[in-house]
Amino acid sequence: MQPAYSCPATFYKRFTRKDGNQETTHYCPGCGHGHVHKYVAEALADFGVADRAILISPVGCSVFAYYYIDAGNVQVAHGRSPAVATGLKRAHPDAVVIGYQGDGDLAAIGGNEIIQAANRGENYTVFFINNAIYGMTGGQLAPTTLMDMKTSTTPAGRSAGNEGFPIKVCELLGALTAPYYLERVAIGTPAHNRKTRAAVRKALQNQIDNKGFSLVEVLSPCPTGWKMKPVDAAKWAVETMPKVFPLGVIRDGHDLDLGHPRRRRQVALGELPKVLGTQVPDVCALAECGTPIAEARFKISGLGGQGVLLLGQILAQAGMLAQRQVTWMPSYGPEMRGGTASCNVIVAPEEIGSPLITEPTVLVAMNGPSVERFGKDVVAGGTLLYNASMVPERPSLPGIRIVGVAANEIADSLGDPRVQNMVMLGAVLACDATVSKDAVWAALPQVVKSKPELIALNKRAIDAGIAAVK
Ligand SMILES: Cc1ncc(C[n+]2csc(CCOP(=O)(O)OP(=O)(O)O)c2C)c(N)n1
Ligand code: SF4
Repeated sequence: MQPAYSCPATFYKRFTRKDGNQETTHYCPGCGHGHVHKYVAEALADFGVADRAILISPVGCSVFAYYYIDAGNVQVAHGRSPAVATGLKRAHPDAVVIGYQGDGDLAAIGGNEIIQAANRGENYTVFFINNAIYGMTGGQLAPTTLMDMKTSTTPAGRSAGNEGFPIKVCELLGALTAPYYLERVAIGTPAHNRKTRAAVRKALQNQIDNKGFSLVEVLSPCPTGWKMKPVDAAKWAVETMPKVFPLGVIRDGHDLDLGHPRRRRQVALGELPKVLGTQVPDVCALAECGTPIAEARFKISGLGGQGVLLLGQILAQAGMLAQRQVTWMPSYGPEMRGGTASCNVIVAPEEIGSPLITEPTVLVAMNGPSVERFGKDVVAGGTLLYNASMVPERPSLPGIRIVGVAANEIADSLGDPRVQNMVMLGAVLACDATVSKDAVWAALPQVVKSKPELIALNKRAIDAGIAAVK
């Protein structure tokens, strides 16, 4: 005879996070999460796909989902599951990608992300646990909180004027064209639980069959957040909640061909320039002189409109053409002109851990505030290149090389004030041999992509910057 309950092979037998009684779970008695975990684990085992399944654990009470289900796991920031799922699925179309999200995670902070992923019909599976509340943080209002329901942030009950109406996620997504399967089920009685189990299996099977985006919304008891006994909470989940969130299938299939990406050829790092069409002869000056190239960290800072980001882009592109590892990370305010802007460029012989730069080896300061802000961070023995047109007094900073270049005046003398950034780029080339002039010459048309006469002007400005330092 079949046992009434058997533990799925993909369900860990012990909750190893606990030191003591590992036979238990971190969920409160009567919580719905455990049921759904079990159905997911069981389906993965039955379908034989656990080895290629990736479960995305959310922020919320189910943050430890990876302690229960023996599959690949990724832990994501609050609400970001759909973006991560998209990346995972597109990079690994054969993986079975599962987003597991609470109502705070999916409908509040991640509300837009799920709409966009559903609208693209991403071929992955979402289990959306709607317990009408933020369970983990102590029972605050969620987008799905029922009208008049008391929560820790709505002690007088949810009101339309203050908090709006409960968001019906399935119906909302049902207004989109691309989703393949949307169903709302509940946890609370054996009959409801069986339907939930069936929906979980169907949603996973859809993905395995490459059908498209499937989401199962589960009305799920939260006895702790609702301040109810488990038995009452189960009843409330299957009797009261469905009055607002009707159970049933909202969408079951379509015959659209969304052309879901198939597995792409994996490209080895060394092959990248060829595949991207950026291969040019090795133009790194240091490669020629045989000196092993050290990691160079360029920080370029100034006002929006001074061409700070473009300067960094050309450096980064030149580094790439010289077959170096490169990162380029801009940082700027919302203003198109006049706000502060900076960018970080790292050029290195080996893989770069982080694109952030705390201690630049070269700081290009296009204005006074940039010297003030970043000058003290330049690494001992590093270089500060400042725009002497904007910084009248030579900065005084010990232990570093300081070079002033009147970039604005030089640019004006060349007939175009906009090329002040190119003048400073020339100064960088004169002071730091990491990126060669040949590499910059090759990078220019790829980045600037403008008329030949402008490229020529940029080259004249770079040469003028080199001359200004020498
Ligand atoms: C960026 C960010 N904002 C806020 C939080 C705090 N926080 C943790 S869990 C949570 C709500 C989770 O609620 P829900 O998604 O409904 O899951 P449940 O706990 O009910 O299962 C919030 C707001 C956080 N961790 N990160
Ligand atoms: S607070 Fe609610 S959702 Fe969280 S574990 Fe407890 S019952 Fe489950």
